[in-house]
Amino acid sequence: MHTYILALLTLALICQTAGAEEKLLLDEITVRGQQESPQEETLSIREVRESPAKDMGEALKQVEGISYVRKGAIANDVVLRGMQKDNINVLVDGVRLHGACPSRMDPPAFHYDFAEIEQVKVVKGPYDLSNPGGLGGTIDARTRQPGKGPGGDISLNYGSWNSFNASATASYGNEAYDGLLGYAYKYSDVPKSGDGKLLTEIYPASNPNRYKPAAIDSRAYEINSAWFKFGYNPTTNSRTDISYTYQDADHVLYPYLKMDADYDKTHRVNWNYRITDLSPLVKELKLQAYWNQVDHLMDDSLRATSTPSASVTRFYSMQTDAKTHVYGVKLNAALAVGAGTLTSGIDYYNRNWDAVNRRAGYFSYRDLAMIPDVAIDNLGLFTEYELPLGSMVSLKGGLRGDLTWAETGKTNTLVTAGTTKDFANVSANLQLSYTPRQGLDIFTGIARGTRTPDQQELYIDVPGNPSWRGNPGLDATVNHQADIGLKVSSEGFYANASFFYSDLQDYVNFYQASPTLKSYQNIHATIWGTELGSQVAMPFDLFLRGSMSYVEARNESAGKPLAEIPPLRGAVSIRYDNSTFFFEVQENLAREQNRVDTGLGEQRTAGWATTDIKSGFNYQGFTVIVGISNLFDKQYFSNLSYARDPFQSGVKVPESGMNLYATLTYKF
Ligand SMILES: [Cu+2]
Repeated sequence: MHTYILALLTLALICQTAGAEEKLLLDEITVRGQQESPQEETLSIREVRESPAKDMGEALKQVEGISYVRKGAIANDVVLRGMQKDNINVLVDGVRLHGACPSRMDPPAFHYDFAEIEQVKVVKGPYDLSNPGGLGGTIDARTRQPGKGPGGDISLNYGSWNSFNASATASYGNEAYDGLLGYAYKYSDVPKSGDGKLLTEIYPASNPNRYKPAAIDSRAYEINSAWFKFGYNPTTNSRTDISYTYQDADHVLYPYLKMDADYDKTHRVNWNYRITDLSPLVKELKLQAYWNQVDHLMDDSLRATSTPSASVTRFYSMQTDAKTHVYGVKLNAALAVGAGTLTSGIDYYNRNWDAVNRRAGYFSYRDLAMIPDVAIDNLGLFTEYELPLGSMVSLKGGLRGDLTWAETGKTNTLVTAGTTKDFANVSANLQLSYTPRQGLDIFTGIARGTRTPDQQELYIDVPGNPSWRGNPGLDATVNHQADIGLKVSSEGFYANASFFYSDLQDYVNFYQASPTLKSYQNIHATIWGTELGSQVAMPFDLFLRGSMSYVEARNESAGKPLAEIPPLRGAVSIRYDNSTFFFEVQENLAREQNRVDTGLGEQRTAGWATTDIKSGFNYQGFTVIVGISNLFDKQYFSNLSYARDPFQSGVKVPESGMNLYATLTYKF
C-alpha cells in the first residue's frame, strides 16, 4: 500500500511538469449536461477502461438505473430499472443479438469485447420505436469507426487472480476507403471474495453441485475475439460498411449454476448502407442487414454430480447443447416534412433457438428438446415525427406495429413440432422536451411498449423434480409508462433527476406453479423508480460525482414484491483530474433488499458499502491506470446472485474481494 501511494505521488510530480492537454472530463460533463436528454445516459469507453469490469454487463453498473446479475467471474447480465432479459433490448450497432444458453450464461453483452466499442447509449423506458420489444429500455453499444489516416491502439490489463486482458486494433482510412482490424484475448483465474475464499469454494462439502478438487482453482474463463470492419464511401454523402466478429469463449465457470460452459462460439456480421441529403425531402436513407449465431455447450463435468456411478456413465451427468441465430434487415428513412423530421422504417428479424438437454439416471442421456428448435419471426413498421415548436419546446411522437410468429421445429412433452402462435402488437409514445431557459431541460413522456414472450418462456421443457416448463398460452406484455425528467446544467455542472411509473399488463413472471413445477404466468405488475445523477467541476481540478437509483416492483395480481429487483443503490466519488493525471476515490452503497418474492425462495440480501480507488496518467498517447476496487476487502452480495432458473444451484455468489488492476494503453 505504501509503495502504491509513493508511486502516485511520484506520478503527480511528473505530470505537473508534463502539462495539461485537452480538458476531457470537462467536455464529457458538458455533453452530458447539454446534449443528452434527461432519460438518456451514455457510458464512454474511458469509464469502462478505468474500471476493473471484466465485461460490458459489469461496466454498465456505473450508469444510474443499471445493475447486473452475477453468475461467476464474467458474463454478467444487465438489469435496467429492475427490467431484465427480453424486457430490455441489448443491441450492438442496432443489431439484435441473443445468447444461446437457457440459463443466460451468455447474455447479449457477453458477446462483444470492450475493444470493439466506442460508447454505450442507454435509453430508459420504451422510447425507441426503431426496434421491436425492449419495453423497459434500450442499451445500444456503438462500435468504433476507423478514422482518417493510420491509427490504432494496444491495451494491456493485468489484475488480481491472474486476470489478463490484451487487445490491439489497427485502422487506416482515406476519403474513399477505410478499414479496421482488432484482436482481444482475456482470461482469469477464479476470483476470491472478501472472506478469502474462491468463488468455486462457496459450496458446503455435502452439496452435490460442489466443484471437484481439481476444478476449484482452474481458469474462470478464457476468451479470444477477432474482428474487422471495412468501409467504402462511394460519394461524399453515402457510405457502406461491413463488419465481422468471431468470439471464442472457453471453460467459463458459473458457480451460480449447476453447470459450467465448455465453449461459446459466436459469429456476428453487420452490413450498413447509408445515404444522406438525397433531396430536400429525403434527409437520410439507411439500409442494414445482419446475421449472428452462437453455439454454446455446458455440462457438469467439473462438479461432484458427474462422478462416475451406475447411472453416470459419461463424463457428465447433465449437459445442454444450445444454438441460436438471429438475422434481420432494417430500412429507415428520415424525411423533412413541414417544420419537423419524419422518421419511418420497416424491419424484419428471425430468431431461432434450439437447446438439447441430456441427463443421466432416469433419462439415460436421451436427447430432450429443452427448447424445441423454435423460430420467432417479427415484422415491424414504425413512424415517428419530431417537431420543434419554437426554440423552447420540442414534441416527438410515434407509432409502431409488430406482427410476430413463433413456430416449433421439435416435439417435447409440452408442444409438438410445427405448432405456431401469432402476436400482433402496437407501441406508441409521445415525448415533450421543454427548455424554458439555457441550462434547464424538462422531459415528459408517455409510452406504450410491448414485447412478445421468448422461446424459453413459451416452450421450455425440463422434466424432473422440480420440473421447469414454459407456458404456451402466454400473451405479449404491454407496458404503459410515464416519465418525468429534469436536468439542470451549466459550464462544468449538471444534475439530472428522473422518475418513472410503469404499469405492466401480462408481465411474464416466473413462479412456483406447484411444489414440483416452476413455470411462467402473465400477471399485472407495476414498477416505479427514480434516478439521480450529478457531476460537478470544482476549482483546483477537482470533480465530484454522485448517483442514486431506486426501483420498486410489485406483483399486483398476487399482492407481493416482484423477484430480482435491485435495492436502493448509490455512489459518490471525488476526483482530481488535470487531464494528464487523475486520482479518484469512490464509495459504493447499497441498502438491504427486503422486498423479495418468498414464493420463489428469494431471500433478503444485506446492505453493503465498498470503496474503490484508482489513479492514472496519460502522456503522449500512453495511458496508465492503476486501481484497487473493494479496498477494504468486504464480503458482500448483490441481491441478484442466486435465484434464477433453470439449473440455479441455490448458493449465493459473492462479489469479488479486494482486487488490484493495472491497465496500460497506447494510442496512435
Ligand atoms: Cu449454459
